[in-house]
Amino acid sequence: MTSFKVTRVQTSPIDGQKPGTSGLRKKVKVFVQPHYLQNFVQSTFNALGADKMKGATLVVSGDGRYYSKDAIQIIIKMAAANGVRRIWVGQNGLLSTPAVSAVIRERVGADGSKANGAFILTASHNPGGPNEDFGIKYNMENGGPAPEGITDKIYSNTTTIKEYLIAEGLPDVDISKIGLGNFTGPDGQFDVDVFDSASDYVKLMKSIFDFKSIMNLLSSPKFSFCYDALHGVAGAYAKRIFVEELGAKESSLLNCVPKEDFGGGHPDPNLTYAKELVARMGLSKLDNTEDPPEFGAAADGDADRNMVLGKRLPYFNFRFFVTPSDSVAIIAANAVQAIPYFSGGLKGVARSMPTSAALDVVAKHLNLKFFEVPTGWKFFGNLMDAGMCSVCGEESFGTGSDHIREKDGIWAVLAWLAIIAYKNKDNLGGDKLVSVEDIVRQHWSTYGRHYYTRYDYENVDSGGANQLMDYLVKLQSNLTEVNNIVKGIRSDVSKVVNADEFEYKDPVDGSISKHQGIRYLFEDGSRLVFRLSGTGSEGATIRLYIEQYEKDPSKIGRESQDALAPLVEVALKLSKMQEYTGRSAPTVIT
Ligand code: G16
Repeated sequence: MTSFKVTRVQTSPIDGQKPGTSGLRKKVKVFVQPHYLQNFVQSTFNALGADKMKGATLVVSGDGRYYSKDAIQIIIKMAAANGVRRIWVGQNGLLSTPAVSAVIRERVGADGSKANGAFILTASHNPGGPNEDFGIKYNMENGGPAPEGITDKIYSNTTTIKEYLIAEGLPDVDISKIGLGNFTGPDGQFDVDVFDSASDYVKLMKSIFDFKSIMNLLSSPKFSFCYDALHGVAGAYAKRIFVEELGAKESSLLNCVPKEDFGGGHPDPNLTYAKELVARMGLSKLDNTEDPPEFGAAADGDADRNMVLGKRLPYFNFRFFVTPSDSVAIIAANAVQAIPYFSGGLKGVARSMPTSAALDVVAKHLNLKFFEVPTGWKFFGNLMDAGMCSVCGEESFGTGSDHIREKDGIWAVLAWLAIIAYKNKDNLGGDKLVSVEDIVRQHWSTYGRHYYTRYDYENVDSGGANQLMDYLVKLQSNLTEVNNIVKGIRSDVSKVVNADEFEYKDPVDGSISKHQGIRYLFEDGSRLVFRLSGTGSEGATIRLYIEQYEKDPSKIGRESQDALAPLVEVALKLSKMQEYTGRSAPTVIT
């Protein structure tokens, strides 16, 4: 057995290692600086406590982006030196973020061991490659992202760090082959277990959904399906689940080979970046792509996000986009009937603050507990651990449930397939299937429609972005002034009745999160929300969320951009967006 010893390496603090909404995300060029990754990893070990690390089992893997393989070897050596007992690595270093959560919660090692936590190596939907982004975050024993108490401690440790520990004499581990490596160090035995990336996750999905009914749907000649992994890690699961387990054609999969640079693309599943899927579903009313699929979906780099599209009728070949806010509401409304895991009922539902209120209406209708949390999946974890929430979602293409403690892109696609299968259970031989669009329109006619859009201004100057936010915070305290400005811009929008900076008190542990976005709430239920993204790696990203509720069935069929045009105009002028950012248009509109 190869043995190693522990070396203490002198280091000093490096600026800017504060974790954002979901871990530390920076350019690869920043991460490869001497001691940069090491400082952050040691700060994490120190935040968790030496006693917790001694003898622990940790998962280390990610979406396979550039620099992951080097980072995995560094973390293995540092874990060994910090007294960790075993490291679990997905083959080739690949594990989707939801699969990591599943592995922490479900996997039992050959010797009966269970994982205590994980380093997830991903910058999510941000591009990858030598000039792009890398990221790292720590997930806890419940399978969810470290809470703010821990991330604050990690950050504080990065500002005072003086040394890190690393195993000397421990060779690089071959992570391309499944198998167990045994080593010895001052604390005794240390193992590295390289395992199949998909099996645990596939097993979990099969225990949640009725695969047989989804198989029947996929084999119907009237149904067709397309899944775009955008060259992210979802590809490692898509073939196993959709093709091998559920019988979809291999040609249904787009970009399902994981690549270090995501094929040069931006692995963000929205209408701007999921170009091939959008083209396959029909680019525009004039596009004459033949026979687009009935159902299309895409994932981000680490496979926790999803986008759902349907074929659109009567316009031929124009895709029907399901907003993520509607998606979670529709899943919640149908979960008990369509998904065996929920057959006993839902414990409650939750959404992030900027997500539309479509879920609120379902919760009210079905008499379910409902929670509104700040942006960041970690806020759902406490509710789920306390048995208060079953289904949750975010406008940022995140949907999930209490089967794990991360959002789950493939789970969301399976949930939609399960709902379509349920709606067509007596109809698979019929003339026309109940489509994605039918399901959404039926939902709107029952619950009303939340017109919704998000404008992103990416990589703007941080100074300007902060000034804009400061201006809006100050302005919201004077509603009379706000209403005077609003009326001066558009007289046809309703009155602003409330405005605030969103603050959240966790109902489980009582912790308080402040400054979570500025809200302007209108008399007719419309909302404008402004916040700064916590996931960018350079400059600032301003997110503007615009929402309008419509209950009148004769008014729910409008094009979203037409319905929202007055509010968009108000939002841009009220915030002086162009003045503060120098931008006349957003980078992305969803
Ligand atoms: C992360 C968080 C999500 C959040 C998203 C966007 O997702 O887990 O809860 O909604 O960032 O956050 P922001 O608006 O601050 O950029 P991911 O997929 O990037 O890990």
